[in-house]
Amino acid sequence: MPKVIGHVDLDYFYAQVEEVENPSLKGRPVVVCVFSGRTEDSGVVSTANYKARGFGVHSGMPIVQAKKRLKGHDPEVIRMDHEKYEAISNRIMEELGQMVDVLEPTGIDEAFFDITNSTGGDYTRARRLAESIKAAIMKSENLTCSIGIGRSKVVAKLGSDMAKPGGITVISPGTTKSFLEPLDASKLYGVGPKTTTALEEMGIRTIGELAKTSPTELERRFGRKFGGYLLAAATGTDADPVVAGLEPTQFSRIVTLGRDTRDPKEMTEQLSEGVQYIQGKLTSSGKSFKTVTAIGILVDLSTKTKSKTFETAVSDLTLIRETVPALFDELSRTAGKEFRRAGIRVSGLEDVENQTSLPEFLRPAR
Ligand code: DCP
Ligand code: CA
Ligand code: CA
Repeated sequence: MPKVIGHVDLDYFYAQVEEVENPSLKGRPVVVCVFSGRTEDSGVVSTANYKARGFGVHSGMPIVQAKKRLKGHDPEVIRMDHEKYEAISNRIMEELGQMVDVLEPTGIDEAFFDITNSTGGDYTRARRLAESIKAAIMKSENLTCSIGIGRSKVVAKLGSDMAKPGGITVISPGTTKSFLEPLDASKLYGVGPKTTTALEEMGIRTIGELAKTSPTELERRFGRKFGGYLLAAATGTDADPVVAGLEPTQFSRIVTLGRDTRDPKEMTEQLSEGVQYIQGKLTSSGKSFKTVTAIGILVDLSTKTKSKTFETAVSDLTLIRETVPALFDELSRTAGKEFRRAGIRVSGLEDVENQTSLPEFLRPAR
């Protein structure tokens, strides 16, 4: 039975969430930003809707530059709210997990899935299942996504990229070769700018050209593992399985304080071990974080939080230690009551080495 693997990726995720929440934004350029706080407009674009992308705005661009490009086009510039997007992501992953045989989330807005068993290897049934997945996400969260279906992860991912925005691409085993051949090799999962340049130096531009290259030549240039992967990817024969398991989206630690207090210093001190616990979790999972949150549970048992989001993901213990006291300081000033428990959470987790988690064998051999 041929394998049936899918990749689902939400369209312009953060910006689309904002549009759903505020329908009057539809049709206007929407930019979701991380403000660093140094000056009013310092920071970068987290993502933009397709209208804004039409003016050349994209993820990672300085806010100042994005505003320039959108001047006179009635743009909406929104502060990113990571916790909101994460909660929606968690609900969607939960729902998807019930519709497929195996679900492997690989980021806040994307996942691989295996539907070989439930479709019996039938690609017509696979398309229908992809359509019901799209419909389910639309029904529950009002969000559009793109889906690719193919015989391997690499093919499925290419399919979802190509389907963007809002489409489904089904690449049956019989059409895989003709689908892959004309595409640029740079489109392959795991092939970044460095690999692209190296391939160009070898005279390889398309996936078809890559597929015809001798294994020894590729291994000599890229090592046995990555060279082997490139060839498998180019022929749609990469065999990495879809592995179940929810990626952790946050790590947190909450402690009951020695006594009820409003003193930020006392709270920070008693969370010292908590910080170490979180650091251990980050190290063992190979994750960095974008947001750190101070949590206070007051004597009336209400919960108050204060967060700071960094422009780029960090994994540094000293950064947590530096940020947390200020957050508790602010919390205690605004809470108006004493604290019974205090906690820290890091969220917006990303792989330290790559933005999306690549299979182990993709990483260069050491
Ligand atoms: N993101 C970010 N910083 C980046 C890239 C992405 O904060 N440099 C965030 C915002 C995105 C989300 O991650 O909404 C998902 O990233 P994608 O790369 O999937 O991009 P989008 O979903 O925004 O757009 P697309 O429709 O191209 O998938
Ligand atoms: Ca996306
Ligand atoms: Ca994505």
